[in-house]
Amino acid sequence: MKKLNVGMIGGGFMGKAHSLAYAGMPMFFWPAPAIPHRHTIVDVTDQLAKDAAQRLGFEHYSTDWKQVVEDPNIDIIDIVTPNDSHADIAIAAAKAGKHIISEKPLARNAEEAKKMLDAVKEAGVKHMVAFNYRRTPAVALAKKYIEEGKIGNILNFRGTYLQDWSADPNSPLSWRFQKERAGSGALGDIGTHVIDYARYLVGEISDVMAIAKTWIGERPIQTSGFDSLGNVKIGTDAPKGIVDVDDEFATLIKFENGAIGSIEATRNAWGRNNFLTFEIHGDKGSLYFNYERRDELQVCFSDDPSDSRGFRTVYTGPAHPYGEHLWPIPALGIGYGETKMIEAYDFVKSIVENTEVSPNFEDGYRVALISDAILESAEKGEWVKLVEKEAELK
Ligand code: NAI
Ligand code: SOE
Repeated sequence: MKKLNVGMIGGGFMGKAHSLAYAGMPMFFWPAPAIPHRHTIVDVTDQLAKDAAQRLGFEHYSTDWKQVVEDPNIDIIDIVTPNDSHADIAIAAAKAGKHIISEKPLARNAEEAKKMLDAVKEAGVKHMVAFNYRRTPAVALAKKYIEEGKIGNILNFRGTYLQDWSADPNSPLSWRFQKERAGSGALGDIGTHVIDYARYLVGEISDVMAIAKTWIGERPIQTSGFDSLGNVKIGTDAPKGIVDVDDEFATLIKFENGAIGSIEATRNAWGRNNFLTFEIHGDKGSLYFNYERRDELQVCFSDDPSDSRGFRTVYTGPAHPYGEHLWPIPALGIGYGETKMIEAYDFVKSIVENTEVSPNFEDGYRVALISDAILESAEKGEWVKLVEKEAELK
């Protein structure tokens, strides 16, 4: 069976998720299009890289991503570093002819994302951006229902992403709170997943009108490399640094197809953990999804009998998208890991079969344009048109 060697850059949270996906993918998707082999992992120190290789099952380790990108043995570069290094790594990898999967947000802003898109197009390599939440079977089922016309023409999309891991002012100032490293705050970190849902399920966004807030202006500085996501509390006497990104944003949106809606995201909503939701109203029905109950899609169709009309729950299983490869009974439980395995499968398949995969860098770039427009709108207090943002980069 064909083998594809993976060079992974970064051994933190996503390094773990992607490694698990490469190991598990062939067990679910058999025969696999190719076996992704965990060849080399890179982190910033020898100790971190060595530890990551042992933990995550890589044959080799390195502290020099440039060397790994140039290594003729490597087929795939997997970028799981903080957002500030995605562009440099992806552009170098494209020049070296490697297929690339990059974590989201694709880059810190649309200008960087555009350079990445241009580089992969010029090199003719396969590229994917890791908006894995759209590979939750219930979300793919919502897409299927929409394409089949089950809810008719879409009128409204309401999306949220609410978390609380940074609501405590003593949760540390990691890279996620620094504009230079992250690009933006809740917007790039979690809002982009909802923007991806909106584009995937409804269509292209044309206009935004946003507000954004930073609730906690400074936080104790975190010194270690990877983000502890609020799980490590630093003493109140620790030196503090400035937070220069949004903690929360909300935006009204207009779609090119005439639908309207809203998107909001915050990491300061006590009691909410991974409250990634959408409710979509069409002229023939409605759909509701909440990632905290990710085996379930709530549906209501206008032609349901009037005495039993209302939302009902469809539990995803073998009859639904990707279901034949997953567990044999509905509602056994789809987890974060499964979404990453499906993502790995679709990416490896696109390489072997030489087909397009989505979401790709084009999608990552479009999401970055929308994110830039949201920040501009929040600053100016005005509607911002996406065609104008795009024209600025031509
Ligand atoms: P993390 O902070 O847990 O890990 C980042 C790792 O990269 C650390 O081990 C760090 O030492 C290493 N690193 C930093 N700069 C490096 C460099 N130049 N060369 C090699 N290694 C380097 O971060 P996490 O949570 O894994 O996030 C990584 C990326 O994944 C981010 O872009 C983030 O937005 C995205 N992400 C996506 C998720 C999703 O659901 N799709 C979930 C969590 C993160
Ligand atoms: C932290 O907010 C985080 O890990 C994000 O970076 C991910 O993209 C999200 O899926 C889970 O939460």
